[in-house]
Amino acid sequence: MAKKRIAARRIFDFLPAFLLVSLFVAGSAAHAQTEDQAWLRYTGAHERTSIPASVRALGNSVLEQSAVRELQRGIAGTTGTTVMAAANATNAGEAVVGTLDEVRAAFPSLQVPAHIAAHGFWLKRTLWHGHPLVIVAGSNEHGALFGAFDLLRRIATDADLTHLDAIEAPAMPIRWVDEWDNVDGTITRGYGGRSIFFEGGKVRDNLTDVTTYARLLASVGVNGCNVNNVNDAAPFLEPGMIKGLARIADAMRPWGVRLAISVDIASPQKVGGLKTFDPLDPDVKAWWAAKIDEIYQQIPDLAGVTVKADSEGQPGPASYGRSPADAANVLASALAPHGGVVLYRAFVYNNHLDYNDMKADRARAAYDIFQPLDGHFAPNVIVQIKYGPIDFQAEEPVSPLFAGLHQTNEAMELQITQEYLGQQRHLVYLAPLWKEKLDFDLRAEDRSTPVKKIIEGKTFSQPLGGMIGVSCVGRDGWLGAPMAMANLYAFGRLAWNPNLSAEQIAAEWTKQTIGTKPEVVATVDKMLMQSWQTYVHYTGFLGTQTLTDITGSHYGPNIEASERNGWGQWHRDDAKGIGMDRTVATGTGFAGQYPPEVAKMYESAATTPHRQLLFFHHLPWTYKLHSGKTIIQYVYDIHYQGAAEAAQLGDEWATLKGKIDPQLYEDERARLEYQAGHAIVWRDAIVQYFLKETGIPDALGRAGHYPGRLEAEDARLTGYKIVDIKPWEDASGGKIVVCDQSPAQKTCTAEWTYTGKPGRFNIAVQYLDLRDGVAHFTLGINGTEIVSWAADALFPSNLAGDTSTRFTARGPDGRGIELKPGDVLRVEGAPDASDPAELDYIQIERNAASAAKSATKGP
Ligand code: GCV
Repeated sequence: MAKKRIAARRIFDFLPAFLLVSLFVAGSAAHAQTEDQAWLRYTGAHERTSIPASVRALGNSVLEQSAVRELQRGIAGTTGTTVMAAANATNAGEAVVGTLDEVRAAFPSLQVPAHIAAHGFWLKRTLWHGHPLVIVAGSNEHGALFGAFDLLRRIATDADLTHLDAIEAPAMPIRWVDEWDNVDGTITRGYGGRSIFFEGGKVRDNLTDVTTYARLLASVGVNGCNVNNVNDAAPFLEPGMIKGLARIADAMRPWGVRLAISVDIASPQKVGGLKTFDPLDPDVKAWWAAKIDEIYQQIPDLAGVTVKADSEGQPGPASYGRSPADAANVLASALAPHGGVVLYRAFVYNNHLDYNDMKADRARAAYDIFQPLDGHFAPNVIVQIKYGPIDFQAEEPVSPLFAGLHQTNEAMELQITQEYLGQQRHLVYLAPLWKEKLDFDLRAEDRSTPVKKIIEGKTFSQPLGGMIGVSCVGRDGWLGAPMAMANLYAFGRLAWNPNLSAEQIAAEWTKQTIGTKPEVVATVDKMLMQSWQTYVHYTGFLGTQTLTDITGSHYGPNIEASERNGWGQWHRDDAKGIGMDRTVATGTGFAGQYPPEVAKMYESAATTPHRQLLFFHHLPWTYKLHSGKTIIQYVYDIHYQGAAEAAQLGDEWATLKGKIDPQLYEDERARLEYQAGHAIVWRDAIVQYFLKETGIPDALGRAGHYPGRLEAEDARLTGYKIVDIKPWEDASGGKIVVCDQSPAQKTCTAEWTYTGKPGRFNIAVQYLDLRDGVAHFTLGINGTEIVSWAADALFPSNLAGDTSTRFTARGPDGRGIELKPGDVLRVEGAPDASDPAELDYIQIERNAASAAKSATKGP
């Protein structure tokens, strides 16, 4: 039986009010895909005096029409005024949308800026014949549309418009999102439901979501969308599919978002039936030229193509001894006559590395392969470089390749979808991470060369450059989690202007999405800003990268999954030490790929920034950090800190109760509760793993000691049997109990006798919630059932760390459950299908509300 998407069936027997509450603890949230989701809500009472109630397009372009409609809708929504779309000038003040030339023609005596860079705009509030005039003028019609959205953002964030006079232009020309959608409607690394573009091997009939998505993208300045996965792209060049792609392009065009597609470099063979796909073969070149012509006949404004080749099983030019430049340039010459570009991904590496070779290093691959090709790429090729040398890790240094290409266009690729960062089940605002990479000064040629300037094309005077955000939106609320939409928003804003701060973007998003009250903005922004490092604090440390299951789901803890295989995401831990030696002196030499000043910093452990220490150095567990703490003690401390910080996120959110939309409040509350529980799974996995490996105790006595924890394997069991779990660190003590599903066995029970102090406590039940089947659990005390719930979440796999989930009972009034010595606690599990109601432990813990109450009682 397939599980329900919404975990809404927890039954609080004594809390009937909660019966109606939908809990979105896992899986994708089943939000309807509505027009106004995300930040374009246009609600609230904002200043209305500065904005006239009539809007007029000065030209006829589709984009100007879109801008006018958006202004009508946005001004009406945010100010409560009815806004007219006028064909002619009115006598009572108006807002106009047009190009600079159109504005000059319409208002000849106005001082109009002489020039604004491509896709830029001018916003001006002035008086014309005594009436207010608001001008939205683009350097072209795209700029006019972006300007309209910018004006609406200013209104929705309560900016002062009285003296509005602003010029803006995008920092970089390529501002694309990449979707990893497959032709069957699935989305690789997508956590928001099925594809908005494809289903059942073809383009969907209804593309309404695509148009809405394009509108969202345009509102933050995104100008391109690559709609298909970089893997297995050949079917997208079949003639029938090109027709469908043209419909997608049509759906996005009114919002100025151009279609791009991923292509399989072996298409001449796979689709064209040629004997070869050697990029230097004349027939192959001719095939590409003809195929690209065919596409442009149907999609005249195709933005370009993206290529993943010689990577993770995808075919590539290496099969013929050719280079990435050979492959990229063949496509480039086919695209050049049409104005299209090639985004060639530098994510090329050998995933069959030898773990025993201490010089082998996946981090080196992009630079080793692409740097020697600098200057060999055609002018319409852009090398698309992941921000770090490995793969979208929560912590990794910036890729040195950005500084290695001086005669090549470059774009930075980042992930909006949270593949390695909690998959939208964990709150992680990514702008601070991206900002750190964008602002990083690589010191190429011993001068200031921040990454953002390189990808803008400014540092090395390149004509093209940009940012690509792998987005993977789907049909269930786009990214599947309302707060994750801050990342889509932030991507667009940073691609437009990488100098914006993460805080500023968070505040903009919060005001437009959640509320403008200062306490709401302050709380949400604080939560967003702390969330990335909170996630880092419980999932890895000092640059080891996320210690997840790297060969599968990339979600829960699985420390050994990265080791002893060919994928090269190694951290090389053993009883003595941990870390990859990437120094030039004794390691893989990766540190030497950076320009000298940065290379020097990374070469020494003493000068390597703490957060990347083990990315560059193999060090003993007893190595002392600058704080004086040993690495192993840091591991214990930071994971306890991280789990506490995750719980803190929930506490902060709780202060918003009654101040924000109740549905959003409850949705996020449930998510944060889940996150806090999963942070404990992470904490305990990492801490117990390294405690066992090093044998070095935690100076604070926490690791390996869990006061109040009653293990399932120590309970009096009926029907349950004890099993070892893999990986062992994902369950407390490495063991869980599994209900024997022989036909007669409907339920299984685990019982413990409480021996602690009397008082009121929370009782947390740690269980595993497998993908298929909906097991049910009941918690009872002295034979009375107090709460029951369904294990009906959808986690990415059946691995213990992915599915380990916590249900916390807090008593009828939230002040804890009364316990006294001798009470019998009982968990009953009812298996379903292949979910055997697996149980790890129960934890009797302090109830904050009752502790606070007794603290205020006084003597
Ligand atoms: C589309 C990571 C992901 C893959 C992805 C790859 C890439 O390895 O796990 O799913 O493939 O990156 O960026 O090409």
